[in-house]
Amino acid sequence: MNGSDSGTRGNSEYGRKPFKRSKSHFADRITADGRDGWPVEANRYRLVVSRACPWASRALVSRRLLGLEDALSLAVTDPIQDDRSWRFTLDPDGLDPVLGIRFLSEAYEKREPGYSGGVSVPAVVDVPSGQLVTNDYQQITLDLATEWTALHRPGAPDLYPHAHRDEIDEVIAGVYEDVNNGVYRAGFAIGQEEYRAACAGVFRRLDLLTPRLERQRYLVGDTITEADIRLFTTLVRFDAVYHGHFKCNLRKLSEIPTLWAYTRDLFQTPGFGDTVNFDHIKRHYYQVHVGINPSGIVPLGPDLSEWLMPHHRQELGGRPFGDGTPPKPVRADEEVPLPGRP
Ligand SMILES: N[C@@H](CCC(=O)N[C@@H](CS)C(=O)NCC(=O)O)C(=O)O
Repeated sequence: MNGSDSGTRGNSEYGRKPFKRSKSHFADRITADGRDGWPVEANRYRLVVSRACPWASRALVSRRLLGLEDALSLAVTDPIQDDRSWRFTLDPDGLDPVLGIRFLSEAYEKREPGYSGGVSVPAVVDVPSGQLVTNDYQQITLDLATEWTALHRPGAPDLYPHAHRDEIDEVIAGVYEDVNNGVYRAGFAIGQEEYRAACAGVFRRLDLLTPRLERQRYLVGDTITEADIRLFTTLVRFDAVYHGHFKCNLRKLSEIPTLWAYTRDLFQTPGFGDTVNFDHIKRHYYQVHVGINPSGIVPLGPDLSEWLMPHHRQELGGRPFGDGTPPKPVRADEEVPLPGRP
């Protein structure tokens, strides 16, 4: 059992066994009451992400929407892993300036000496001890929304409102199975039928969600919730990588008017698009997965300027942040540079 994504190591491993996502290996939770030994505390933990990774990008969006940037610092890895996995080669001297490590695996090793399993993002690391606390990508955002409330900014939205939890859970379960993970099952399928079922499942689920999004601006209720964050991080990658590289090509996102407008709306909402780096996304998928893209060539398109086109979704009503307010602009040191953005 390990925390690796058998789909993203990218070489001869692909093509041998059907794609199966491993469960997260380190599932301690950082909570208000500190019951796992990790209490919520400002400036204690560091969130390690790759901006290429859809699972890590959920946490990037939540952290922005909730205004946790000053309480939970951010480390961004090189989008290209080597055989030691995620690296801090974007930082001066290749060292994360806060943790003082070159590879995320060093935090896993600190947590569990001799650890030989997979190393995945998102990861939350305890800065004083240098130990990995959690790589549980399904729980991290829920805890940011519900356990880190004492550190939320004034005006932070409620991303997991009690009144809508059952509906959010139902929506995200289907989105996870068919869309978030479905694109990976299609992309790493080793047989025609496995691919066909996964690819068809992606579009079946998108078709199911479309009428809902024709009626209302957001997936659940009339505000942005966890459900929108989870659908967004897959849809924003769709035309750039899933349509071509993962062969989910019955349609492009930009050919599905409702979903395309929905995703552009979120992209243009502070906290969503300003976390996205298309350069990291494309280089990661096309260069790391040499099993399915042996040349490692990264395509030129799609044209990013379309992300900024009007979406008219405000005509459906809805209150993006509920009774709250939008997050403040991105910190200068976290801005996504060109050519990663429109
Ligand atoms: N922790 C989860 C989800 C997170 C995940 O898959 N992250 C990918 C990047 S998108 C990763 O870090 N994979 C390990 C690797 O590529 O070495 C898992 O292991 O399946």
